[in-house]
Amino acid sequence: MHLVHGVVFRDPALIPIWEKVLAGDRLGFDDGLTTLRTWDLPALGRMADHAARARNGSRVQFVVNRQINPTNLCVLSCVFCDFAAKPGDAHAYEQDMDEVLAQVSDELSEVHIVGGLHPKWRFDRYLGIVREIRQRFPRVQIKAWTAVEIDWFARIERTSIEDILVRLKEAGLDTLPGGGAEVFSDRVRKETFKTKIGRRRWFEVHRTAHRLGIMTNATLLYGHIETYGERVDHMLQLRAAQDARGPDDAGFASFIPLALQPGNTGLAERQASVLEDLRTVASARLMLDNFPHIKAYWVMLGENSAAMALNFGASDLDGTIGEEKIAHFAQAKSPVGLARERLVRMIRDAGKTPVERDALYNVVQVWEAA
Ligand code: V47
Repeated sequence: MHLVHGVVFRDPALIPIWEKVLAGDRLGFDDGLTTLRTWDLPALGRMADHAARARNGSRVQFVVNRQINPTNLCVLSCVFCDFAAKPGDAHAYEQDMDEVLAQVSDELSEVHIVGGLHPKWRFDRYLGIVREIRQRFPRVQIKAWTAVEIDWFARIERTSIEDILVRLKEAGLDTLPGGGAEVFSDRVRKETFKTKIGRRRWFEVHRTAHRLGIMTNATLLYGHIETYGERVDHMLQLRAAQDARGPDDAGFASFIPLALQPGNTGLAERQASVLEDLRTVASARLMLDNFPHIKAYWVMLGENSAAMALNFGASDLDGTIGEEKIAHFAQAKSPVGLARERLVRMIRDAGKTPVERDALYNVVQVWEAA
């Protein structure tokens, strides 16, 4: 056991990393591997929490939001996706405009819209969803369509990514979600998402968005066939892209490690363990020194892992998502209020200060810490 600047280490391999963190030196590929391999979770957590506090103090954010998925029909066949459907499938669905609008309310700060690459829908239909929501709910911010969809729109419209993003922005789009990145590895892509855009196009979409002043997020899908080296490499590519943005560009606001939900994908027997989740979140906080936030997406991590992740470097929980639907069924008087309270409690339980934010990371309300 070694006590080094306030942290007790059982795994001595972490000590040089702690020294780099304290000196403000960047971590490299091998450091990333060490953080993903270590069994010394308490020391790793202390290091990642130190990095999170250096950026965000004791604050952990969340947003009052709702996810809208207008269709699950999709021309792609990604091995890890249990959501997508083909025409004729029993679980295939598409929502019309009224059904989409019925899911929005003025109580929300953000709507998060993603869906499938519908074989028949034209770009105008997707654009119309953004425009209608903006017109009817001017105060609700819109986070919509991943890089995969933006690329698809450009192809079906035979135009550039820039043109698509400009038109979406004019219609009311505020920010882009980080999905579709999966793992920036040609090997993993070949085996699990062969027909989907690869890293070059994904980065092109995000770079173009940043140049147009549109902030975006980035994800990593882990817990399947990817190696630790591929996870670290994924983070290093994101760090380099964030470094390379121009002085007037928007950038990446948060990084979201997504734990694969094995379902019927056949890609993993069970979901990644809580240790794996915490190592991935902590590693991301330490490696991605130029990302404002690491998000613990509780919907996929589960509430227990997400709650623990708040002391392993995460400073954002994403949002209330569909929690208020559950509260509605329970006939709560204020379903949004209840969903909000639950996240506030989770953050306080972790000894952090709850901060409600909007989609553009402006502060809506700060609560007292526990
Ligand atoms: O790109 C697909 C992933 C992503 C599975 O930007 C799966 O704020 C787990 O991007 N198990 C979509 N994950 C979700 C997403 C997201 C979520 C929350 C916040 C934000 C944000 C973005 O979900 C896809 C894919 O990587 N995914 N199938 C699965 N079986």
